[in-house]
Amino acid sequence: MTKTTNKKLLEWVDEVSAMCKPDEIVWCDGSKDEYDRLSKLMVDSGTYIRLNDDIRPNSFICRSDPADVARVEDRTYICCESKEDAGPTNNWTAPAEIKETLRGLYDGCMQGRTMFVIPYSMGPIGSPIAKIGFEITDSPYVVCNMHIMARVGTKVVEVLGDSEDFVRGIHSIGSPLTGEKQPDQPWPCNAENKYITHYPETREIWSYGSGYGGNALLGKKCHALRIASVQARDEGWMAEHMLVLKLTSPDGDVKYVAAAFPSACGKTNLAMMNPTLKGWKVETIGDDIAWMKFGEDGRLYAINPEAGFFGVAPGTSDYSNPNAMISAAKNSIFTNVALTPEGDVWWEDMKEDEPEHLVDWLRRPWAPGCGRTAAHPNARFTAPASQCPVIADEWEDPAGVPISAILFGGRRATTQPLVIEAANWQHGTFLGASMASEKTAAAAGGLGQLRFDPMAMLPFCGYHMGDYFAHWIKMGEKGGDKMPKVFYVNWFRKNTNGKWLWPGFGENSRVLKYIFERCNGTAEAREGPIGLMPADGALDLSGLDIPAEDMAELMKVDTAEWKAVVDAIREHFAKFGDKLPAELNDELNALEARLQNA
Ligand code: SAT
Ligand code: MN
Repeated sequence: MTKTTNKKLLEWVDEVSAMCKPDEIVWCDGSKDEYDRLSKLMVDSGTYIRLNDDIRPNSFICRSDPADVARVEDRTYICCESKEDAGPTNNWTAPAEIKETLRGLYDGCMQGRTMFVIPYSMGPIGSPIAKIGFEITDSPYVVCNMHIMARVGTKVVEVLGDSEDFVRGIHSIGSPLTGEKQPDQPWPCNAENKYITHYPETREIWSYGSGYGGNALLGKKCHALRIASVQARDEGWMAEHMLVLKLTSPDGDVKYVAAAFPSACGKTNLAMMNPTLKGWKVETIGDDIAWMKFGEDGRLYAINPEAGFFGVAPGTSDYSNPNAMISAAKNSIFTNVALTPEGDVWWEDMKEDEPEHLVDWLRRPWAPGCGRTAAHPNARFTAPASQCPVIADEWEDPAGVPISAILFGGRRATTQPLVIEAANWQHGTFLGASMASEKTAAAAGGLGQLRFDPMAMLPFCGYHMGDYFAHWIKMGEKGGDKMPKVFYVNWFRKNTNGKWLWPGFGENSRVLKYIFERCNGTAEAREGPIGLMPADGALDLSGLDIPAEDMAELMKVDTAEWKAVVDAIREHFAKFGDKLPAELNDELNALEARLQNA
């Protein structure tokens, strides 16, 4: 039992337990013993299967309910006092009103279950940049995932002491075990009644009904992005949906790069890639979230608040991301992947040969050609960042790392060239604000649909996005010429036959090299209507066998197509009304004028 005299904390835990009525309360200590005990409990109850220890030591597979497989954006709310503050891109309900509904649902919702109190730190425990949160949950699966994804345990409670500065998260799967004969489910949840609600003003998160990923692991998107983005605005820093990588040139020069892509667009792959360009090295600081603050030298420094990777499994392989494969080689949790007869995991494109039979994520026999995918497209591995073979030495440095470049990107089969560069921070903010991407399986619904996803923060910004853009502009005014350079990349462009034009993965190191050299002032760029483009020969294509016409197609800026983009951006910007910073309208008008003259 964790000892604390923190009155506010104890009162809150009492209040929640009085409402949820669990059979028992457990304060999580974060120990290996606790992890092992809960893992065994889930094996015994049928939630987990232990994988073959000779193949994948100390690892587990878990299959969820088909009704609970991804973030549910239409059930996600920002509940601030004024609707205006949530803005046009968030669902909103007044805090008092939605809390009343939720109190009704929470009433007795943990009967027959254990209520866990998870103390966690986003960022290294005790560091001045770290933030403390508590997640109360009735899901042992959540506890085990939080053990990997955040720093969890007694030490956090000690560091907090009597301070009231912590985020309060309540999570319930919404599936009480009432009658004596009621059997538990392998994946209990409340499919019909999901709520993922955030109260930025009181730093609270109330989540109900889902046990999956960002809906349930409250330290991640709920705290480190939605709540933290509001704190960042108030305190003059940035909480962003960005990977952070360390790039070392053959001469041993180092630059740090942050990159914002929507969920399931290859952030994990980019963050730990093996460059194909000789002598270049990529190492990982983080793969999903960056908190960035000004250092004493006036530059932006980033830390990774997380401690693990919650990566998309399908498509991850020794070819696409060998370092993720090694990260998840042991001590990992696999959710909604398939199970092999040998007791290992499998998913689409994991290996070249398809197994002859599997048990798929629906627990059904599976064979090639059966018409179903073996893994759910949003199947995930949860793996400790410390197991990544290319984790950078400084990944836990509380001072963070100075960012030289910020990349924006998404999935675009058309229109968007391989790489462009912003003329300055304001133009870079415009590129981020007008980012669009085809929807992936990370969120429920609308697969493949093109949508604007500014800075990859559409589902994660805890306040009015017009104010968020203004915050970006303000940060630029503060940082001046010390701000990172901004680029927009697209690995996903296709030709008219639907074939990828760019090989991606390790070959993306060619783009990273170009960006490194732009930051160094050694690569040439030329002006184009939508931004700076690599001058002839500036992009190192040595040893790559891409036909010249494909390269031209990959870099093409089609003026007519872009005029239509301008119209679409205008419509997108109109949503933000008078909260849209004038600077962004100026950028849009300037883009339109450049296209007219092109
Ligand atoms: O489910 S998560 O939000 O953690 C993953 C993602 O969508 O990026
Ligand atoms: Mn993400």
